[in-house]
Amino acid sequence: MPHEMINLEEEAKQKERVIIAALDRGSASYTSDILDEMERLVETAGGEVVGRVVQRRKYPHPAYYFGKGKLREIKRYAEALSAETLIVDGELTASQKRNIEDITGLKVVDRTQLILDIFAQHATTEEGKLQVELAQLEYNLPRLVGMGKEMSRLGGGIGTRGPGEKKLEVDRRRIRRRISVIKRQLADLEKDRELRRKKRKRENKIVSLVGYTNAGKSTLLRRLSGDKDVFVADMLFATLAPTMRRVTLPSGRTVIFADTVGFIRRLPHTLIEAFKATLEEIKESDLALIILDATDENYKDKLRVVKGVLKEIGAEKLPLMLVFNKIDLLDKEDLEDLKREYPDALFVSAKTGEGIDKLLEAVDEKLFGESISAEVFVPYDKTGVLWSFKDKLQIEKLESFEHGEKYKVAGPKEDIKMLIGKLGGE
Ligand SMILES: Nc1nc2c(ncn2[C@@H]2O[C@H](COP(=O)(O)OP(=O)(O)OP(=O)(O)O)[C@@H](O)[C@H]2O)c(=O)[nH]1
Ligand SMILES: [Mg+2]
Repeated sequence: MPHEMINLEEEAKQKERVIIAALDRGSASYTSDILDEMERLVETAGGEVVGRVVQRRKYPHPAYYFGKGKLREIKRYAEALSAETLIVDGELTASQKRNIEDITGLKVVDRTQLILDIFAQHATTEEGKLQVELAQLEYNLPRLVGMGKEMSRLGGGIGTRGPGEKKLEVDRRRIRRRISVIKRQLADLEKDRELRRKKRKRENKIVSLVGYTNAGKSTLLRRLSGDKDVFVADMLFATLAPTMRRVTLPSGRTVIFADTVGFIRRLPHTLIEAFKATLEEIKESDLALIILDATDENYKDKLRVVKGVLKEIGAEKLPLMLVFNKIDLLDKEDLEDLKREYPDALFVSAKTGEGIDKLLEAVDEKLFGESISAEVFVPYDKTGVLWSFKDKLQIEKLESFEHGEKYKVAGPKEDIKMLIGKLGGE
C-alpha cells in the first residue's frame, strides 16, 4: 500500500504541536515578551506553537502551577488545536508536572527542559555534549520519582532527547553512575583547557564577545576574523562551544577574540553549573564586549540579564565595552537617539562591516592605550633597541643613511615614547 506509506512519512516529518503557557504575575507586557521568547525557543527546538495561554495569578498553585479550572480549559483548547505538548514557562516540580499531565492528558515540558533540549541538539564538541547531558541528568534526577515508565511512555520529542540523538537515561541508578562518570571526564577536559588557556594568555590578550543569544556575536567574530567557518544562524543558542580567532588590531598587535554561548533571562541554573568551565573563560579575558541587538525593543532588559550573568560567574570586574549591533536595520533617527543615550558605546553592523574599524581602534586603545605613528632615526649601533620593540610596534624601514636608518613605527603612544627615549632622541 504505497499510498499509506507516504502518509506515514509525512506524519513523521510533522512538527510537534505545542501550546505554551505562562502566569501573568502583574505585567501583561512582560508576560507577552516571555511568550514571544518561548515561541522562538520552541521553533528552535523544532516544534510549532499552535496556541498560547496566560493566567493572571500572583503565585503558582503549589500542586497544579495553574488553577485547576485553567488546566481543564487547556485540555479542551489542546483538543481543538490537536496539540500534543504543553510547555510551561518556569520550572515545575515533579508533582506539579504529573498533576498537569493527569488533568490535561498532554505531554508536559517546562522552560528549563526546553532550553536543555535545544542545548542538547546544538552541542557539537565532546565537552559540550557532556556538559549538556550532565545538566539534563541533574535536572531529571529529582524529578524521576516513580516516573521511569511514564517518561518512556511519553515517547520522544522535546524534553526527552539527549545530546547526539540519544535518548536520555531514565533509570535512577544508572543516572547516578553516569553523572559521576561525566563529572570525571569533564574534570580531565578542564585540565587540558586550563593549560591551553594559560598558554594563550601568555601570548595574547583575550577579548570576549558576550551577550544575549542571537545578538550577532558569531557574525561579528566572522567579520573580525574573516573566517567563514564561524557558525552563524538565526536561532537561539547557535553557539555553545567557545570559538577563538586571532585578529590584528590597527596598532599591528594581535589579540584573540573569543565567542561563546549566548545568555538568556533565567538561564537554568543546572546549565550555568554545567557550563561553568566554559563561562569562566570569560572571566579570564582582558576585556569583554557586550553585544546588543540594536533593533531589539527590550535591549535594556537584555543588558541587565547579561550583566547579571557576568556577575553570577564572577566576571563583574572585567573591563567592559558596549557594542550595539545590527545598525543596518535601524532608522537614522533611532540610531542618533541611541548614540545620544550611550555616547561611549560603539555602533556596528557585523553584516555590512559598518563601524568595525572604529570598534577595532577602540579595543586597541582600551587594551594598549592610544596608538600613533612616528618616524624615527636609528643609528646603526641602536638597531637592536629598535627590534626589541618588534612585538609591540609595527616597524617599516624608509631610508638608509651613512650613520643609520630612518624607520616608520606605529603602535601605542607609550611604547613609541619609550623607544624614542631609548634611542636618545627628543
Ligand atoms: N541585519 C543584520 N543581521 C545580523 C547582524 N549580525 C547578525 N545578524 C543576524 O542575526 C542572527 C544571529 O546571529 P549570530 O551571529 O548567530 O548570533 P549569536 O549572538 O552568535 O547567537 P548565539 O550563538 O545563539 O548566542 C543571524 O541570522 C545573523 O545573520 C547585523 O549586523 N545585521
Ligand atoms: Mg553564536
